[in-house]
Amino acid sequence: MILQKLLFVFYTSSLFWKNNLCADNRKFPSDFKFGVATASYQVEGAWNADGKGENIWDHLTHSQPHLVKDNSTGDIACDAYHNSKEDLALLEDLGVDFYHFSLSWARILPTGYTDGPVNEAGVKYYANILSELEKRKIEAVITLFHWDMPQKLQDDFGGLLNDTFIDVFASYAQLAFRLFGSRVKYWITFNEPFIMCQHGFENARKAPAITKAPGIDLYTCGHVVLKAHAKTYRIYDKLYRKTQKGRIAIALDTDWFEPASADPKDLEAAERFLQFQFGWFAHPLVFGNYPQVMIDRIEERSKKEGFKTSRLPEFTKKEIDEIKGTFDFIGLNHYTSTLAKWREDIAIGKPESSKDLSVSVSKDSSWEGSASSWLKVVPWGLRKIAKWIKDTYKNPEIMIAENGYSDPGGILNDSRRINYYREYLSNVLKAIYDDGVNITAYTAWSFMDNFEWLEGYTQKFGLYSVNFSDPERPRTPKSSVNFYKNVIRTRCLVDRCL
Ligand code: GBH
Repeated sequence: MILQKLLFVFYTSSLFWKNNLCADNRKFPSDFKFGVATASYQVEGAWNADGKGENIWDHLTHSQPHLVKDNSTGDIACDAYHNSKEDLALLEDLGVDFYHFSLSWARILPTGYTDGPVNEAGVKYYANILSELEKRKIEAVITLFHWDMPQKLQDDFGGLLNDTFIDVFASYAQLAFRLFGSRVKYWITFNEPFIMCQHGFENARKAPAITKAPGIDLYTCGHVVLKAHAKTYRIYDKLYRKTQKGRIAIALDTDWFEPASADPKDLEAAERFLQFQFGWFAHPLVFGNYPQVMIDRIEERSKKEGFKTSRLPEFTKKEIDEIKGTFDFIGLNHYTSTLAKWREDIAIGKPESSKDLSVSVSKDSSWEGSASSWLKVVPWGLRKIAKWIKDTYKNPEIMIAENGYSDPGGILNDSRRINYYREYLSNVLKAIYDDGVNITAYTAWSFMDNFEWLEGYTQKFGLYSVNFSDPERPRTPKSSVNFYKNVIRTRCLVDRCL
């Protein structure tokens, strides 16, 4: 009897060992890359220094301060514009393989147009970062556009809602390739077009916060973004790839959508959400057009609402050929998971994108929370979304371009963040080794605490804490710095890897 019990304990603990610990004993591939990320408006500050032009976030935070939770702005933020020397030293100390940051378009081109003035101070700022990164053997991953549109482009032609944007963006991108491309191996055209379009033009959670035409403008925005992305990719391909030898992609955000039950309808609801969020952009890039479920549902509702054509714009045959295949890898920004439940179609009335989608969402009450209501800790969701992308889009190379955890700040011993990173990274290992997903890089969001959009400074994602009440904006490492440093150095999540 005792022997049996002992054997049983031995057997179950060995299973535990096998299923859990051993998985984490595996080393990340030797060419796997680790980095940290920031975005220009969230960290740079210096909003009107040295000739920088106004952008839509300067405009929004100045003209409608009540929209931001603590009435704050990114005017100074982490003052990264004046602190690059110190920040580069921190990056070197962390030992990252790459630094993922974005260019402030209006800092380089104050009006947004290449036929307007080029702001030499802005160019110098980025050129200096790039050469200093190079000295330290840290690669640069540059996002061309992380939501901070030059205000003049918004005023002149409505920014992302106008096809004029396509050429204007492509010229700006071309200038960036010319100025910086010899030192940049990874380019990302747009950060999270889903959020940019949905929040910018449907629910006013991001600049320009225009909500004149729900159910219409966001799809126009997505259409313009896809064409601008494709044009930029083609230019890089034709004129710069051979000499600069870089690679170019877009960064798409999505939760993992877990069916709320085993009911096939909930499975369909989860899949539909993935198609409406990730597929909206990934499907055109891989297959040339929007997901069929988006085309069908939006067209059907549009017709019933009395529109002559679908609110989802159509690509011409030429555009499809131009867009298809315009990615060298896929940038995945992933933070959390959501439960998806079937919802009966809502009666026809005013157009709204959530009615096109028609899925009920919730969070499982057992999931650990964070300082952000939307961000629950669901590490296995990363493995599932990675596998879904592999299976749905012909096994593309994936760079995890953002992943991270928020707390209210002031916590230097950030054990919950360490837990988050450890568990999510453990699922990256499982995705790579057990599911054969081609994930080649991982980016922690964020390098340092920063301006969290409409949440202001109330939610902190940084590995380094920033003292926002000190004019010097000193940075202090949290415990997660040590954790991440070790992961990068050892390529391993536990004390010793196999
Ligand atoms: C990233 O997006 C952004 O790229 C980055 O700039 C940002 O700092 C980071 O998230 C942390 O938030 O409560 O309705 O406003 C990640 C995807 C999608 C997460 C929108 C936050 C807000 C939901 N984001 N979501 S809402």
